[in-house]
Amino acid sequence: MENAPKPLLRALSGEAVWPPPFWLMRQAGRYLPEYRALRAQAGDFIRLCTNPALAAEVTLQPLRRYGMDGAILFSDILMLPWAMGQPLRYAEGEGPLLEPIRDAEGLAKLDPAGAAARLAPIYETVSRVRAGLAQEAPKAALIGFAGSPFTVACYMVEGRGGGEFAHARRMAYADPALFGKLIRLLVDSTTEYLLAQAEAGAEALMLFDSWAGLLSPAQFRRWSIEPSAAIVRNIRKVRPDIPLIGFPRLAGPLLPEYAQRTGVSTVAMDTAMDPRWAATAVPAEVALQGNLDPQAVVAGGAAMEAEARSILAAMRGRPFVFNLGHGIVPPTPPEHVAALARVIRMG
Ligand code: 1CP
Repeated sequence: MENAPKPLLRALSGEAVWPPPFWLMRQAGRYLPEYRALRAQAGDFIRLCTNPALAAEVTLQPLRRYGMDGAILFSDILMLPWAMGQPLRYAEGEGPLLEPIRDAEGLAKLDPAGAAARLAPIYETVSRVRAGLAQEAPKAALIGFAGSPFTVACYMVEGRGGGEFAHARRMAYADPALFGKLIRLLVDSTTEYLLAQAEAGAEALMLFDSWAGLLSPAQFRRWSIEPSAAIVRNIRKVRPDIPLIGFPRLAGPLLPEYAQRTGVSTVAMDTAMDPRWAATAVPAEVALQGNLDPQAVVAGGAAMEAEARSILAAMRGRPFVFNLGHGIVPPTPPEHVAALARVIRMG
């Protein structure tokens, strides 16, 4: 494959770039005062995600402060069910609330054919961010994303986050035909959604499977690995070289199997993963990304720096992208992120 010049794309494609490129999950969000100001201006969160000028601005905010190697589109994994017509709102302090889908009638109400039109402003945001990066941060790459079918199905069936998604996991056992129908619908719509982001200018794509670790090993293979592998195959037919990042959170010892069977170019490690183990267990041609504890960044200081350095030591010589093990949290002091960036840049 040709040597892509942007450091993040080189690392995601399997090159050991050092010091490693970095970006942070949820880097554009609630810990930044400039985000909170803009969020207040937009009002509702969905309005912010569907306002290309504001969403593009929010996407670029963290890069201006910290010079990350990647920008992640400002949107949410639940914009896809929203675009298929599932009622969604974000309640203050409660997170997302959807009208739960528990039976075939609920599933039949979805309108996947109408999704593309409702997602158009998000594709417009992608194009604007690409143009903004060319102006402001020409070495940074734009990451598009979606939730994995399983994680999105968790919210669609449960109707909310914050728990263990008992209804969704139970449906997967009790009515695998219905759950499988929902998953297949999500494989198709997620493929289209990600390809459209790439078409609009996303240079790498990430699949967030934040709740994969709730599954038994057999269910993990069926509902996390298989649908993710199908999406990777579909995307590769159209975009054979675009870097694909998979994040099967809390996959534990199934991480190498996930990497091999899905065919992603990079696997993201969660906070609990031992990077020294992953460095040898995951084939060397697959890049790794991760995995500093977001709480270490809230704490900052010597404890944060020691953790960051031990991750760097475990990953040296390997294709690697420094990141957190989960999303950055609202109480994070912005100056701790600046200190972390300095540690990473020292390699
Ligand atoms: O009030 C607000 O400002 C809304 C808070 C918020 C934000 C800033 C939500 C609601 N989503 C987002 C943005 C978001 N979500 C991004 C954009 C990039 C960025 O912020 O830099 C991305 C990539 C996501 C992905 C996402 N949303 C995931 C996967 C990653 C992860 O953290 O595990 C998940 C599970 C969601 C669902 C979701 N959306 C919002 C919240 C609070 C949640 C989590 C709910 C729960 O705990 O179950």
